[in-house]
Amino acid sequence: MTLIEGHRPITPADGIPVWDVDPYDEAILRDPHDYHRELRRLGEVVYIPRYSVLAVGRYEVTRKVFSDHENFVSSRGVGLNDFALEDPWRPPSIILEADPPDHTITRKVMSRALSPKVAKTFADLFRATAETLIAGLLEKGTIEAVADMAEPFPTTVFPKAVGMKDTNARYLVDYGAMVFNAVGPDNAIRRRAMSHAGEIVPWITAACARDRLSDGGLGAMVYAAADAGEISHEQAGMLVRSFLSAGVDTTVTGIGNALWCFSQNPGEWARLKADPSLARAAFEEVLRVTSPVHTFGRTAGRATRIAGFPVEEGTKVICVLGAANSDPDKWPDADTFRIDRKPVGHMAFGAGIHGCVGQNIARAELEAILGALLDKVDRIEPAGAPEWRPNNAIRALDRLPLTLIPK
Ligand code: OVM
Repeated sequence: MTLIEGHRPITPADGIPVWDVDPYDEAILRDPHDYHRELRRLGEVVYIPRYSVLAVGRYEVTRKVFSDHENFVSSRGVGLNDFALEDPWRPPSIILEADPPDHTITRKVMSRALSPKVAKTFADLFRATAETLIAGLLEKGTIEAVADMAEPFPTTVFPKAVGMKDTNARYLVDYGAMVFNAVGPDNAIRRRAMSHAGEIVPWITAACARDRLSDGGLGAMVYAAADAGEISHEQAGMLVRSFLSAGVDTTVTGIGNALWCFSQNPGEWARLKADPSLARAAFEEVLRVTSPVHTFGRTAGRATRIAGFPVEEGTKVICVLGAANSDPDKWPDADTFRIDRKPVGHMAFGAGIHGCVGQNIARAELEAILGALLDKVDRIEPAGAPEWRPNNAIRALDRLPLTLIPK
């Protein structure tokens, strides 16, 4: 049997709309709005023959599929490749690409390491780093915010939080690009990201070893769980790899997208300056409007249903989080960035047992950046056209020229 993008082709149930689209086309990845609208318009669930997958993008059904870990498993991969049929590009993540009961154990260890209490201990480091970075950028005036702020900040603070002894900002960003592009098809974007694998994967693996992690960091906490017998030492190394996989590209994207939102919506920046206590809510709205992780998938682990339609075992379902986060049936005036919206229930961190375990750290990083900007920056103005960087799972900027006008 021929596989399509590493999974078995399906025969969709009668009545499911068929849409001849490539969701991973570079033009769609750069500007997904029309694709999101059409996906929602077509129905609760849509069949995409190009990859022989189902897709969901309306808010309620996307939330339902994404959090239904009993019917829609993660252990067969959260991208197009079915790990039950084809070996993945790297040993599967023991948290992202795992189901209960295995997932329950690793999730507990990671939740403890990434708890709100632990995130708080990094607040001063994050804030001091943000202040230094932003003071330097104010000297420059006009910046390229991806290279000058969005990438340097997480690649500086996150290795410190993890306790990495060796660090390489380029490798961390490029590894993130591999991990997230890997969930898409074998297209040019994925192949380009993967072309760095030979150099980067061994470096990442080495960086996860216990002797490369200092005491007092997140990495050491995970190894302490191995000492306590909760997980094996090999699993501890794999969980450190999860920090490095999920913790860099996502927060780089969150910062870039936040700057984009404010530079495009100066009135919202003015409102935030007037009431800095809205910073957390503002970041949630950045997440809703830009959905840094735009698409992740699941696999039907058994015959089941979506919106009443039968779904065969082995069916890959792409969950278009960006479409759910801009569904006007859920979010009035969905395309408007409004910092006081308080978008409870947005899907940018996922939902259910796999919901982002690092979200407290992500919020702490953004709070530090926004807080330092609010202190020092009067206006954030576009200094050229923003350019998006197509990625099979991430909606991130490639270039964001800005002028920062000091207070
Ligand atoms: C991981 C991981 C976790 C979350 C996201 C992610 C695809 C990877 O455990 O490696 O990116």
